[in-house]
Amino acid sequence: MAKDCRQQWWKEAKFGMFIHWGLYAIPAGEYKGRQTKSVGEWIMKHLSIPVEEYAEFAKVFNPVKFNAEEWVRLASDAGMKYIVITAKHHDGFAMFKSAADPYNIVDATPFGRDPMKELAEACRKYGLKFCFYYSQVQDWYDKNGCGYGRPDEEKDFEEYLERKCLPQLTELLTQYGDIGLIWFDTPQKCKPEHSQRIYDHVKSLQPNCIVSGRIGNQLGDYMSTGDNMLPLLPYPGDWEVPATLNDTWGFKKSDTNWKSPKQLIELLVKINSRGGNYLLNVGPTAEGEIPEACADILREIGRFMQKNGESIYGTKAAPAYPYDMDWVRFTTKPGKLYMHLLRNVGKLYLLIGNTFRRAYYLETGEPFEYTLTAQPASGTHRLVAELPETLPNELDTVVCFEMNEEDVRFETLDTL
Ligand code: H79
Repeated sequence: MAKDCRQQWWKEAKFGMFIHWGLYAIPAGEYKGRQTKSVGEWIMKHLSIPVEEYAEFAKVFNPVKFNAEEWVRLASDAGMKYIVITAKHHDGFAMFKSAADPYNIVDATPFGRDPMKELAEACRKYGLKFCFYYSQVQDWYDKNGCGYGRPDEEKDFEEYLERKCLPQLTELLTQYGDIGLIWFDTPQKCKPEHSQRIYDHVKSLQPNCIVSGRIGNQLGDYMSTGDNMLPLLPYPGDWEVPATLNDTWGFKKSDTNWKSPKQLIELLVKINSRGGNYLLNVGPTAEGEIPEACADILREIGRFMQKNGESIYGTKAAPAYPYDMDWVRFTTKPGKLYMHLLRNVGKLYLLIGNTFRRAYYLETGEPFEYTLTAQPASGTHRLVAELPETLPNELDTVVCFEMNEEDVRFETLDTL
């Protein structure tokens, strides 16, 4: 069933920053000489670190280089419109001040500050929506949490819900002003009545707060694809792809396998052209910094967004066309068709159902050269274009067509 999150800001945003930050940034993929082959935030499980040992990280967690404004400015410079940060991941450690559970950044670390307060303020200042990730079922620290080391049959999830999960959600939804959305995760063991209670709880505190697809049991306000999964077909309704910039969510010092700005822009455009939002992750260090290499990549994306944002924000999926043509994608707005040229194929044609007033390179305003021939049999027009040898932007050259009708119709295209 098509989901409708009912929040215009989210439908228009198209691009957000995911932040995975927690105690796992301290071992950063390595513990007692052993490397985890898996993602950084799973180190406790994958290297079987006992709970008491893992909790020792809290005593030395002191991210003195943390600067909320710098993070938010980076997201804003990259053209991201919302930030989703791990308030509590599966390790059970709360990255915010929590009266419900002392295992939190203010009460259990030498840092003693609440980074969420500072981030909430910075987001308000820069006009980004502030959102939380919250692991509602898995909690490896809590005796009644999923994944804690004892048989699930002995656990009382109701008790966990009442004592930790719901009270912490109350804190998140009352201590930091308006929250854009709560990003739940891994609902596999969440019974329908539990998903429903959590959902109702969020809405009772902030009716406009969106609940992500991973609340489970089909209750979310929008659909979340699998981690790093790009769907091949446009889904109806609202949906989002959560994805990594390298191969981990939580910081891992060995992982410098960053995707290039070009790859990331292509992913953004591919997701947007099928109607989705792209939630791109960064994993800050235990000192509180977003790795510089990663920040540089985001700033380069930002330079593209500055000039071409019109073809991203507020756009909708284009009519279906052959997706195996990797060199082109389309986004639309009423009366506008944006053609994203990801590679220079030399010559292209497009069968287009509407007529248009004007076609130009979005970045430079220069006219886009083409010839148009009416195809009376099909009622379409055949557009043929010889592309110049150098396109204005090798990351993605956007051509804007100003259509004579609101609805954009085109049928097929190919290189000649
Ligand atoms: O927060 C990030 C992941 O930690 C979380 N979702 C994203 C956004 C996530 N938790 N569980 N899963 C995703 C699915 C579990 C996959 C597993 Fe594994 C396969 C668990 C163990 C093997 C993923 C891959 C985690 C470790 C290796």
